[in-house]
Amino acid sequence: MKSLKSLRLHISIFGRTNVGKSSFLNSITGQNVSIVSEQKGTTTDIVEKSAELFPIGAVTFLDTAGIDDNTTLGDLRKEKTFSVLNRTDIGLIITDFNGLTEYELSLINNFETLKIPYLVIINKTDIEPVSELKLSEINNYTNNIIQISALKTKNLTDIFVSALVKIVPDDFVNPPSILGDKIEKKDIIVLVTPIDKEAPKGRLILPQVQTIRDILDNQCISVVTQVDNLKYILSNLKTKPKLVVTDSQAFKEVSEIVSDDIQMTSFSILFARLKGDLNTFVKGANSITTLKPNDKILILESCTHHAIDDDIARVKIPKLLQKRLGFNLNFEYKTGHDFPDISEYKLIIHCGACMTNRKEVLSRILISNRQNIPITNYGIVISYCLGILDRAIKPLF
Ligand SMILES: Nc1nc2c(ncn2[C@@H]2O[C@H](COP(=O)(O)OP(=O)(O)OP(=O)(O)O)[C@@H](O)[C@H]2O)c(=O)[nH]1
Ligand code: SF4
Ligand SMILES: [Mg+2]
Repeated sequence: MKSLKSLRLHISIFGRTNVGKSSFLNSITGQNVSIVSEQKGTTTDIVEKSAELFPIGAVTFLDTAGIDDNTTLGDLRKEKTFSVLNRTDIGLIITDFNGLTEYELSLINNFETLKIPYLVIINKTDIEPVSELKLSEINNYTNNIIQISALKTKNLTDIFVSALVKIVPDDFVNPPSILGDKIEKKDIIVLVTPIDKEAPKGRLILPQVQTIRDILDNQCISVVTQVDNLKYILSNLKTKPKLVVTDSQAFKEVSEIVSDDIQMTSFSILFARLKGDLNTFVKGANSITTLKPNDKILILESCTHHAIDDDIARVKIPKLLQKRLGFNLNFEYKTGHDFPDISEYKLIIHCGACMTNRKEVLSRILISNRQNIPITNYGIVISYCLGILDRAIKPLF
């Protein structure tokens, strides 16, 4: 079991003396938290620094005292550095062109025993790059390697976070709840689930079921209805509902029934937040106004989907977007977990990611951000085209 303290991702920085641990931390946090000097053994105690790393969230860095392989180590100092392992969620091994010495190998050994994911950061590449031989030695242990200069690499945080997202344990990337941070005990949430011909026979779809479960887990009350009975329910509830969540299809109709003083959103917006980064997706959707005729749009599907999705990606979204813009666009499709070359696209539209994890979507968001290509998802694009995006995102900000 993880202690409450460790709900914040703890990233520990290890490495030989003078390899640039403190310089790395200072560059990432943009502050001089740790003293840097040419003197070996500058950091003697563990330095803690909290930071906000988009899109992972709150993290705490632990800068450790460097261990030198050819001086006699103060046992206490060594003990202190290794004791940090107990509260480490991710380990960073900073090294340089020397690659892995005995110290790094003993760290790797510890990480593997304790099942701590780790990243090898080869620093000071501005002075001397690492040789192919040393690199392949590191590759024997891990492929999670980045090569940087803590002092000179311009997009250091981007490079670091992209590598980090790949190894962060799911618990830290998956938000704990669909609505948990927005509702309180005994709140009433009205869910509008149209039972039309698109609805599966005899059951509700997964996002609806998950939302009901989430509401119950948070000791709140869900009232589930079709559109027809919504007016009746709203006028008979003694307490104003905290929120109305509707299927996007019915949003227009529902928004005319639900008065402005009641917040409303859609299932697809809730899931865009759960499976990605709402801010980035909204920004992506708002870039739609800059598209030009025949621009290339990439639709990314995480799996070989079923029929209904096919309809959304290949028929519904192209139709809605082209209608909204008044001209044609070029839609291309990529399916699977690999991230293709995206340089020629003006917009990326990611699927709802129901069969994949948030981590994969977040790492795709990072790649797109780095290349300045807007990215959004199915639910957000549909809401945008239907003109409901602004009202639907309000309850979540
Ligand atoms: N050229 C170059 N110098 C670097 C780089 N990173 C760190 N340095 C320099 O290396 C020296 C040591 O850096 P620190 O960040 O203090 O190293 P440290 O690993 O924290 O050292 P200890 O706390 O003593 O274990 C300083 O003079 C830094 O300016 C780099 O990427 N390139
Ligand atoms: S992950 Fe879900 S939304 Fe994405 S393509 Fe597969 S079925 Fe469709
Ligand atoms: Mg230091």
